[in-house]
Amino acid sequence: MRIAIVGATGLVGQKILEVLEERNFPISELYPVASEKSVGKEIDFRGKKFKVIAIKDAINLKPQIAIFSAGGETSLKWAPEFANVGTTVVDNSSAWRMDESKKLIVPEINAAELTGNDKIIANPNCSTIQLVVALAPLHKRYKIKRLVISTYQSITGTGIKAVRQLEAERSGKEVEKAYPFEIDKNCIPHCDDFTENGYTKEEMKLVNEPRKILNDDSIKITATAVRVPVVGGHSESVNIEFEKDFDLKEVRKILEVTKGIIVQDDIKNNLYPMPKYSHEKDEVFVGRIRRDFSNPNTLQLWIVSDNLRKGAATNAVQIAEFLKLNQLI
Ligand code: 2RA
Repeated sequence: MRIAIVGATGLVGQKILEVLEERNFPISELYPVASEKSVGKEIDFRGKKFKVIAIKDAINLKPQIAIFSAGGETSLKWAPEFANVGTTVVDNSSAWRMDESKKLIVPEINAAELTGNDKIIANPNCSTIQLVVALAPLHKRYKIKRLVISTYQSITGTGIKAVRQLEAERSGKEVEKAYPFEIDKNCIPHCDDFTENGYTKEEMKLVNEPRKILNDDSIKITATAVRVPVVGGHSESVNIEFEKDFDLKEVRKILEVTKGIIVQDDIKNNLYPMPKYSHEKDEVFVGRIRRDFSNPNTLQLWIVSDNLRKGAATNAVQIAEFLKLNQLI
């Protein structure tokens, strides 16, 4: 398989390469792509050195698949160029997610929707992926009426500059800052830009993307997305009002048997998901499973997952694996 990784030198791009290697994805030719200033840089993959190339050169090499993690502008401009030469694009940016002609895919939930005609496939936002992996089986059984989501998002979601600022704050070094205030010992209620309605783009992704993936626009959703100084993954407190009542034991059983989920829920032994322990793992960890006694048919969950892996790289590679397995590329 000839594969291009667009954004190969970024945090997610590096994680995509790591996951491709770990999962032994069949690659005959690897084309690492990054900005002009990175062309010629070398990246390591499977014990070999590969030179970063310009995006136009990668297009001319006609890869069968291109996994993008290079921001919305690059995706909007270049994904169609790849598609025009027959490449299938899996895009991690928000550029195509809500485009009606594009599919928004979490393989465990809706990969079956994919066909060979899908040449630009959107990878959902990290905080969406872990949410819907946990909620999809419950929605199928009890039908979700309303979600109230609070997230506690890893600093890695902001990018390498913010990670370096946090490290520098802790070591007393001076670096170029991603935030004009301290990140450490702080909680920042601001992930991505603010929109006209007072919500951030990150919060609106949590409002819009689950409805598309679960194929149900009736679900009412509100969200608050907060940045916290951890690196292991995103955490989410989710209040779920269902149309139907539920049995708590059945909820737990449904989660326990769902592919990609690990239930960690034994409060007597302090067992609950924490980003410190989800780091570098691909599963979605669910705990603090309890009924919300303040409202009928309402469940409270705590959901944690590594945002760079299942939240981005692993989900994208799983889409590529599905495409290959089903001969769609
Ligand atoms: C964030 N979800 O965490 C986004 C991904 N960059 O900010």
